[in-house]
Amino acid sequence: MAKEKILVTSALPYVNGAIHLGHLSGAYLPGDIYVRYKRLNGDEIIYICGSDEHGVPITISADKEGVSPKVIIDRYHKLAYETFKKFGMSFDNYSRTSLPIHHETAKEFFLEFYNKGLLKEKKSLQFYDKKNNMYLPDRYVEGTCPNCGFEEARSDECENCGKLYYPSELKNPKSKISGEVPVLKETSHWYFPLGEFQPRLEKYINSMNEKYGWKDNVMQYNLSWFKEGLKDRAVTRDLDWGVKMPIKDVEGKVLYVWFEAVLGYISSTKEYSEKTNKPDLWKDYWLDPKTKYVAFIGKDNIVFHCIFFPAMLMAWNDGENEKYCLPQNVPANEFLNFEGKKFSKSRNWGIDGIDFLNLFPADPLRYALASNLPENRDTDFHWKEFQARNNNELADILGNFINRTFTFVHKHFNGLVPEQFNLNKADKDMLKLIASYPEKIAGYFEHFKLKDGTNEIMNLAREGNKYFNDSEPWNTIKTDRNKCGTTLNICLQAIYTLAELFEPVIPFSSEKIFKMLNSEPTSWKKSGSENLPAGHKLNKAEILFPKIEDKIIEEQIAKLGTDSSLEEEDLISYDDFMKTQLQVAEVIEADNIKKSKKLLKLKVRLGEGERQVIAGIAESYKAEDMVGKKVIIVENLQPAKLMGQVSRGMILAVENIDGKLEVLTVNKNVKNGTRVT
Ligand code: B3M
Ligand code: ZN
Repeated sequence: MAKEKILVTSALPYVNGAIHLGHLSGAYLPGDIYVRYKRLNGDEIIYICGSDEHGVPITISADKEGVSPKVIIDRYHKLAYETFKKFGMSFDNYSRTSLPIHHETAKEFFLEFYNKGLLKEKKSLQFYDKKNNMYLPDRYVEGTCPNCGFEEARSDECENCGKLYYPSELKNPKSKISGEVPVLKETSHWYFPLGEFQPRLEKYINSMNEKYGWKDNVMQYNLSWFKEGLKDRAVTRDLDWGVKMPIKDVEGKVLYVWFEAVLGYISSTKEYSEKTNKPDLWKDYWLDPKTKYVAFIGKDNIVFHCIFFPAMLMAWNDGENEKYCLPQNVPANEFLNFEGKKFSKSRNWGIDGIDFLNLFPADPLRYALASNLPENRDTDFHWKEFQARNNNELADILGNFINRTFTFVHKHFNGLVPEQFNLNKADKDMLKLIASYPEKIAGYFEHFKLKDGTNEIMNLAREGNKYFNDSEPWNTIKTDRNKCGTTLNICLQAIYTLAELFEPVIPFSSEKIFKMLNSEPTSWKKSGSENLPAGHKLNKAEILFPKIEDKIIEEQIAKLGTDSSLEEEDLISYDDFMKTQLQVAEVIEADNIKKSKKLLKLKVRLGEGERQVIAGIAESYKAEDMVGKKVIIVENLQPAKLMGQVSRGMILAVENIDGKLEVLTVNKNVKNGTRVT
């Protein structure tokens, strides 16, 4: 494949608190795996990130502690930097949005739009806290979502259903500062005409999806936004903390954090240019239409990266200006939960990255997270699973394969790579398998299937152990030394391949393995060739993955907030539950949907009528296998449109340990339409 020029960004974290495992598995580890893979592949690549230091999350943290926002950002920027370093993030640059270079970049964009007459000044009603004499930013107001009834919705956006609305539409508003009911007061803001960009945005996203295959979850979010219709978005806020509005006579207003934060990717690249004394470097990436720009984020940031940011870049590119490249792919992840529940600092549920990394090395964590990434749906971190991934996979499969091979070679072959003689079928098959791996894993990584790719690399170590066992070097060393040497040679070639393919996932261990092999990585493509010549001297082996004892894990589990502290907030009432109508439905027709690998179109029969349901199960079931099954559907779900098809209801399914979905079914003797109670 031709070499690519790639610009990769990971979401700029708000530095209002510590980075936790959920953040790491959402936008950071995936970006890092992808970038490391691409570097080994020989692509020209730059990896950009930085701290998002403005916005209300920061001012809320500052208010809570009674300190200035600057104290908060300095503290948590440093912590984020350390966490990422310990975790092995290989950013080329990690910047901060409080730097002058960022403020200038953001102001430049704002002024360009303002001077062009693109921004419209509009008066609107904004929540105002009379007790504290201040306008309340979105997150300082809490109320009930007008769309889904979620009770902790913000003033203009619901975290639960993702809907954006006007503050006047929020029900039961309450100021988070004073606890009082805020009043709506007039203020004036500048609006970006996002709605006008909708046709171009749809065209852009559809063409990117066609060419580069965007993830289904990302497309679904985008489609729902388009369906709703894009509205103008205010790009200023009544706040002191942030990028000041670059217009005379406007006081007490800053640029909306999302307007400037996405531009932080550009300013961070500019900063990198300055630092490295290559003034044009940032232009080489951002202003070259050949650049492949990939933005790694969590699902709550999709609209800003797929819609808002591209619209801003389009608006800029419309002028006589130099042209910025738009994201070519936005492989957003769903969320990682912790032991079945959302991470929550206040309820002591979860663990911060830095605390974790002070207890354990980075690689077991990277591996455990990578093999369970929330790529298609939310996943869970469990302490016991972490222990099992380390002990049963890294130590018992990968570590063991490496260790037994090294022990043998040092003991019987003086630490030199033995020669190969007369390959038998098993030897040839193993070499073929090794040779096939780089391309196989590239197939996963190219398409952001980092979880499957990771799990597949471990399969090569499994095959290595099997080959070792079947070849019985402990016998052949006594009966046929050449045969034994051949086996070990091939095992060492496999270890080399594993060290390279695993580099993106467990870089610290990969480095150690290469040191043990007394060698270095080659290009990704060549990593499946026989890279260690006979006679090559190996270094001493070291223990790569010490086992983690039960006691250590149990201590961590014991530290978590007690369940009762969680219950009150998390439990729903009986009435809430009864709102969900679960019914038995029989699948009477099932078809694939063109262009979708994930979705099946089902016709189901309920008590009375029939209806169409679109289910994301095509990777686990063939269409014909679904016909005749009696499944459970959520009967009273609002209709949704998926890939142009209307879905009325949702089918219940669970994920099994192989990552496949299993649809919940009942026996034939249950009538269609029976309510599940
Ligand atoms: N700071 C949100 C977050 O940390 C936001 C991302 C900005 S990306 C430009 O989730
Ligand atoms: Zn909602």
